[in-house]
Amino acid sequence: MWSTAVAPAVASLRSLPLPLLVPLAVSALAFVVTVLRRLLRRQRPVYLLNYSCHLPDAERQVNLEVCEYLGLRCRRYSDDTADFLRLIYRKSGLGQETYAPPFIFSGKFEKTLAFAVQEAEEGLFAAVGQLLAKSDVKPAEIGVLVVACSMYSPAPSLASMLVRRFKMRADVKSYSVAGTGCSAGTVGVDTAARSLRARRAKGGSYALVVVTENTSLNWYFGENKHMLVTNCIFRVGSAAALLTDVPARRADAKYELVRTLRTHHGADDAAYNAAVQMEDEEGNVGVALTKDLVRVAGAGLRQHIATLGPRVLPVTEMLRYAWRVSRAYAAGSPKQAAAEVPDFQKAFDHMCIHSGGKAVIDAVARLMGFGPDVVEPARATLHRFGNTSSSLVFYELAYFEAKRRVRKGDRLWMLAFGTGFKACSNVWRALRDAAPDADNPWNGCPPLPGAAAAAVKDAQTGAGLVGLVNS
Ligand SMILES: *[C@@H]1O[C@H](CO)[C@@H](O)[C@H](O)[C@H]1NC(C)=O
Ligand SMILES: *[C@@H]1O[C@H](CO)[C@@H](O)[C@H](O)[C@H]1NC(C)=O
Ligand SMILES: CC(=O)N[C@H]1CO[C@H](CO)[C@@H](O)[C@@H]1O
Repeated sequence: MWSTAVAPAVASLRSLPLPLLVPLAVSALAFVVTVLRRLLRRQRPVYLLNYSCHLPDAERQVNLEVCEYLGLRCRRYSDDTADFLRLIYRKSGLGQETYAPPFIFSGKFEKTLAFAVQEAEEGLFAAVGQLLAKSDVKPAEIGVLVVACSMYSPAPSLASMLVRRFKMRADVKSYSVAGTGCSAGTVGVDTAARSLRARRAKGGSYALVVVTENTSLNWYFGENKHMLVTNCIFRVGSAAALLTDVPARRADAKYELVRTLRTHHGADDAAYNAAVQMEDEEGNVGVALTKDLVRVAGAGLRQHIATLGPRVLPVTEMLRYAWRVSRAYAAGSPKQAAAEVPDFQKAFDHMCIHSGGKAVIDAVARLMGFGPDVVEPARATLHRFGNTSSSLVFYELAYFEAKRRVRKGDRLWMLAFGTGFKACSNVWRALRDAAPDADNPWNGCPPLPGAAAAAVKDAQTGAGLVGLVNS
């Protein structure tokens, strides 16, 4: 009986061409898996209670002229190198208001640990102090502490500095995330949420995520062009976020963490070597960005969204995607079929794309088919704050809030890339309409004097940052 009903259906399916059948079967399977997963796994919700981004003192602000003056005062760069630095700066997408690290102003061009500690303390303590005060959480209530800082890992750790300063509990679980490049912030959120869920503390607990970077010791004094780029775009910034699984705090929270995803592409040599810390011929340490960075970011992103897509996209968009792919196959262009990507704007209302460099933003926009308006926040953040590394995504989140774009129920995607090469996503759902907070770092910013517009124009002329290094 059953077989008589099914046989014609199977027969008609068989008659479909294979290129049509495969995407169809894949999306059907993805749909079933998604439904099953949702049914089987009711995790304890984790909320983002509040966060804060450190806004350095106005006197730390630098424009091109100040940068030039301060940077060349050390007399370590040749005229050639100085010209190159100027060129990169002009093309970098950075504006005239970014914040430089304290040691640049000191006149002593030594990379000392004392300066690094000063920088770390200033940023960290300020951000954390502010956050705890406004969220009404005492340091003693914090059960999990995650400090994400890619390049600077002193002993005792930054986490220990925080535990000491804020007198946290003896049984606090602390994690230090290092070496992950700009993805450290999103990885930190993932780590904190997992730790909270694993602990299952009675009545819930709090996790503090602190994201910063050590720019002082990152400064590169050599002449290798691959390694000079980071000097021009590295800037000071740090952020702190408070996550909780206390059910009662849902009423106070800003966002709920819907899902996280980390993918690691380090098994591929090109991906591993795209951005590495190394010494040049003279022994100066710096981070070298290779011409492969943009291509690697693209390939990594492709794999990343292949995993993320079925978990976040509505079924209709998956089907539409399957249709587009099969149509391209049918038209005899497998290349076109491979270049198709689902429309992630169907899954998310807002996107905080890691804006470590203009070339990376351009690559993401091209690959995902995002228009200028979707990547505008990424460009604006790069323009205003520079590459502050892992904390950038929080400055971008603040941008959406400052512009009151977030509405209750909106879905928001944070996407960051890191050395390794890895990609990490955090997906949030807004629990309330955004209102500009008193300490939003974008407060008082003039309404971007055509910054985004200029950046878009530059992007169209194709003046990519990494492209320049190799020309
Ligand atoms: C931004 O800064 C980080 C270091 O924190 C570096 O690893 C990354 O390569 C930079 N991004 C770009 C595109 O230069
Ligand atoms: C987050 O902090 C700001 C202060 O910066 C405060 O005005 C706001 O009410 C807080 N939001 C929530 C949801 O607690
Ligand atoms: C002491 C220490 O490890 N400091 C690090 C701060 O960041 C720079 C950038 O990589 C490192 O070179 C330093 O080693």
